[in-house]
Amino acid sequence: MSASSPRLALVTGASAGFGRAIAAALCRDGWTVIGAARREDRLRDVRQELGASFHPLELDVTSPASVERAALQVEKEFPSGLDLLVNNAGLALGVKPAQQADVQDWESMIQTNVMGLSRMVHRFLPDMVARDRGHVVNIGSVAGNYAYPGGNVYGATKAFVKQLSLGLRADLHGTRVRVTNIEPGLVGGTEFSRVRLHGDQARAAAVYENVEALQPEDIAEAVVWAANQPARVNINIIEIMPVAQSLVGTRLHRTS
Ligand code: NDP
Ligand code: 8X3
Repeated sequence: MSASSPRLALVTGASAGFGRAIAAALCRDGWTVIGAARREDRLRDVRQELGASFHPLELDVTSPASVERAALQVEKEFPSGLDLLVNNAGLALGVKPAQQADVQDWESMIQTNVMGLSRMVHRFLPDMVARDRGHVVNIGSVAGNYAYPGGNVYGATKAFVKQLSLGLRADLHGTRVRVTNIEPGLVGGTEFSRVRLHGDQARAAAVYENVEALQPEDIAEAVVWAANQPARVNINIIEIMPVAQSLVGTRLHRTS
């Protein structure tokens, strides 16, 4: 690849929310972007918006066969290899306390946020190491750092993402492959809460009522910034919250 070739990124979850904004920001910055997700019609819309530097790719990160199929397609169409893998596909399901939660929701979150992300790393990292070039950006969450009621397994999956990111840094010691974990707080303008609340649009809208939440573009900017650092720089972690969100610490339950 010549020095002037556009850099190549694969962004998972590019059909909506952060992924779509990340793909747009990277395309604007001159990258070629492979945007992956399950909903191909949505990816086609993104292609319409972003043009020829955006390449839709059908992918279900929970399916080993789908990941393998997608990886073979990427290798065939883009033999120069990935410069950037953004593991953004993910979801929260449910806000009930653990003692009332639906175990199927837990299973889906673990399959997507833990196994799906790990599977993508497992499939694409060896090639990055072989080329001694690349950057894995994982989308974690403040929910992996701070517990809140109803966060239970979702927060645990994001704590996994953080620890995996740090573990990858340890394993990649001595290579030029970089790893970053981006940990957003409350971000509006995505499908996240509607998915979490199983399609209840009114409750989802209430999450952002009278709060100036972050926007997907804020997260996209963090990804582009981390990816554009000089090769000697590894941004380990970026935690980013809206000004309107802050930390409260522990609480006490008093007997009456
Ligand atoms: P959205 O629901 O808007 O987007 C999620 C994206 O993930 C969609 O493009 C969806 O596409 C894709 N996706 C979901 N499951 C799969 C799968 N099995 N295989 C491939 N793609 C999948 O959510 P956000 O943009 O808000 O969230 C993106 C990431 O950011 C998630 O990891 C989330 O946990 C995290 N996050 C979100 C925050 C927020 O407040 N919004 C804050 C902190 C972190 P499709 O359905 O077409 O497959
Ligand atoms: C999403 C942020 O605070 O809703 O990861 O869990 S939060």
